Amino acid sequence: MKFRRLCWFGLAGVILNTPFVTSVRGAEPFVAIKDESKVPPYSLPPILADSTSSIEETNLAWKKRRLELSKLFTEQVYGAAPTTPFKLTSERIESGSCLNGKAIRQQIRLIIETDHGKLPIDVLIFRPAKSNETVPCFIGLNFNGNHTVASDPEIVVTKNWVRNDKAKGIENNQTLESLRGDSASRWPIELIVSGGCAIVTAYYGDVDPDFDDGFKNGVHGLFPAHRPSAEHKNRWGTIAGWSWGLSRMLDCVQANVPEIDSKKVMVIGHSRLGKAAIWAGVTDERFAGVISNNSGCGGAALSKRIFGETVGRINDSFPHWFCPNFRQYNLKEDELPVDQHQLLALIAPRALYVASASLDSWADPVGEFLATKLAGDMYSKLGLGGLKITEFPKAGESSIGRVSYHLRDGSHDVQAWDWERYLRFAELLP
Ligand code: GTR
Repeated sequence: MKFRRLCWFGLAGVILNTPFVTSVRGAEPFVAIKDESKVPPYSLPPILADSTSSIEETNLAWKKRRLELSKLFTEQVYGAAPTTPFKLTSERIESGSCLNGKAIRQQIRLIIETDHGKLPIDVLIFRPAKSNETVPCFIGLNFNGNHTVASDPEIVVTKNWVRNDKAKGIENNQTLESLRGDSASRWPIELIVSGGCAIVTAYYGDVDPDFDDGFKNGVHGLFPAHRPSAEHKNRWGTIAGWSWGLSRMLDCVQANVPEIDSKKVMVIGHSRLGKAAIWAGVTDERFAGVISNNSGCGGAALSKRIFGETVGRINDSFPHWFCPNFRQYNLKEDELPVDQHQLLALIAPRALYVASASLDSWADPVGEFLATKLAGDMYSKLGLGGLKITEFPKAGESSIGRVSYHLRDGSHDVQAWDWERYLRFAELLP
């Protein structure tokens, strides 16, 4: 699809730009484009190349195309997860009533084991205390440890690596007891359980610590014969590792929490964890819905649209996130055989929600919107509802359906405003 066709979205003027000059982009220190009028022209690969005349024919063609696209994203972007066996066991840590009797909190230690070791992941669950029926559920990883999600003193404090943070007093990569509830604004548990849903989270560093160690620790350590390397450039990076962890959390829910409706589980993530949530949704079709909160580059934002963070920049800053093959597209996004509108379409027929924030230019809200709109067009072709809006919305507007999008007024974050809408999305799950 030529970029010109995207002008319907009210982004007139974008096409009248200076041509894309790779050498200039390569030679200078990276400066993100944050001005629409400076976005170089680009063209996008089609989601479905074949022309079909009926919904039945489209569904048939899509079945084949979906496999092709999934393979391309696996080989060129996120990397393949191992397929060798592993053992999964769970141990009860504790459970109790909380939020003045409104919710039940449960902690389960999930242990993933291979011949090369054991990886414990502490899974924290909050669910409505009173419900006559099984409830829908959100599953998502957290950035700072389960104890930062809520201030309950029973929540186990991780001893794993955490990012140093002077402002929070974190040194030597060890978190602090005093940070209980520190990320609570991102996890409005009372709102979620009052909305009739459960929330399941685990610390992302339990699954795979977020630094470049040559793929030795975390999930990669369980499968040493499957590490990415110069010979194996298509193997899983850390994002694919987090996604794999999200699937194990779903295994844990299915095995241990009958109060959760396993047909109504949505995978959710913010920022880098939004990238992981999308990939989990693509690779694990048990997820009934996927919510990407400000996932940006390598998530919901188009890669070929050069705005904010770029493929070259993300691979330089985070060499462990994607598979080594992805690096060949640094400064050469035009050569990428895929783009993120196709990735989002791979969620179909399941529900998809992409959320941006108006001040989050690094994550390219317009690029996230365009990808969602184009994926929504594929949903429509399949006879499902697409995105209901055609123009980039104003800050504070949302469109909620099988394919949803909103633009929160504000910066890179997850807030109650976002969650209020995710709860409405959950109500619409088929
Ligand atoms: C940034 C990164 C983004 C996004 C963000 C986050 O540094 O460039 O791609 O993932 O971190 O995860 O908060």
